[in-house]
Amino acid sequence: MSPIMNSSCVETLLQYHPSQQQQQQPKDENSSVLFFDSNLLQKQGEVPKEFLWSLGDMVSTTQEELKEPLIDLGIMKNNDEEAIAIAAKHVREACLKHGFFQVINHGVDQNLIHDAYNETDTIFKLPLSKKMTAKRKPGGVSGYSGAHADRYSSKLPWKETFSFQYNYQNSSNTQVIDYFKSVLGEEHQQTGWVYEKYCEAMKRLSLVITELLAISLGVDRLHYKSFFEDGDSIMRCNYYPTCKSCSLTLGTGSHTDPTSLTILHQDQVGGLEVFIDNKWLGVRPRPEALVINIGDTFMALSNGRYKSCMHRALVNAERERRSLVFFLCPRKDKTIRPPNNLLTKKQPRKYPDFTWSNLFEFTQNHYRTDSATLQSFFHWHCSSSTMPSNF
Ligand SMILES: O=C(O)CCC(=O)C(=O)O
Repeated sequence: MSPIMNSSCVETLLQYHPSQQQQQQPKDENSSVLFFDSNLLQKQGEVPKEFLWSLGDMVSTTQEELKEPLIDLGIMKNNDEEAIAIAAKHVREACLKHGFFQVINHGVDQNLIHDAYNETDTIFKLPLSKKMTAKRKPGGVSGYSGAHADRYSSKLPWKETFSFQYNYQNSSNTQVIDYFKSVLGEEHQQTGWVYEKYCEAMKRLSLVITELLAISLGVDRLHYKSFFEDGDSIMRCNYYPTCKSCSLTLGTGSHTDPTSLTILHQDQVGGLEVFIDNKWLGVRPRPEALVINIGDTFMALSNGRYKSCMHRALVNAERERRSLVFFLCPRKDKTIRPPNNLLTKKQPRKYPDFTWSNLFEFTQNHYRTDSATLQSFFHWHCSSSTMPSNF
């Protein structure tokens, strides 16, 4: 995050076209672009107005923690039927209520997680001019973004992100390595290699979790696994600099994930919160665990049974924070439709057919994700007339 300029004055940290004051609408891609420098910004006592959130957004945490189940995934490897049935029951209860649980014994090497954080540090410590060579393109998902200031003018998140796409083909994939080399240069081959391995591990794990979700929903165990096998997933590294007035801003604003399933590792600082029963509850950082949550697309695939729950990330005055997030997504052109045995007289079809490509396009170009993304998407999609008349 940084202006391409050298001043310590808050006013000069931000440059934008004064006519842009939209709250939720993405910026027009021809409008002037705002850059900011986290190094300079985190030294300021004052939070620039572009980073201020409303009182409603800032409703404070209750200091209570979410009591999400901690699922031992070793049972899936051992195929322990009895233990799987118990785990599926816990997953079902959590997903019917809020869609969050954590997994341990997930099979992802702790050294790989450690290396992925090291590479995150490497990326975000690069000079701004270098990070800008990998700047996310309008409408795209891959690349560097400072506070999403290229997309929005207000309620900016106090963070930098680096995202890229991942679609597993085989174990000799080099797509992530190639991506890093192409945007940051040959010297970033190692970073690409670590994330290639990390994404491979995430994809493998996500398919195991889809089996558990299928069992918990009472559908064919392999139903979702085969649906997601050839998917186009997204990986995002989040870096939240310290903020002296952290009660005035957010690292990630409240939203539900439009994607299908999220696998998140957070460092030990804490700050991830989930909105349940009108309260913000903290998700305890557990170094050995991964946080799983249901996204909007999986909510649709479960015919609305499993919840895609609103969450956000706070920033910290003393400690910078990092998180690694893998978003499982289907192949772009696949139709999102729940399995037949989730459609009953009592629970008829809740959402019309759509493709991940349609929803993705909506969130990239037309809508800033919040708690109403899916409903707004159907509205928009119906009015833009391409929605199939299957509902
Ligand atoms: O960093 C976190 O804990 C949450 C990140 C998140 O929700 C996101 O990147 O969509």
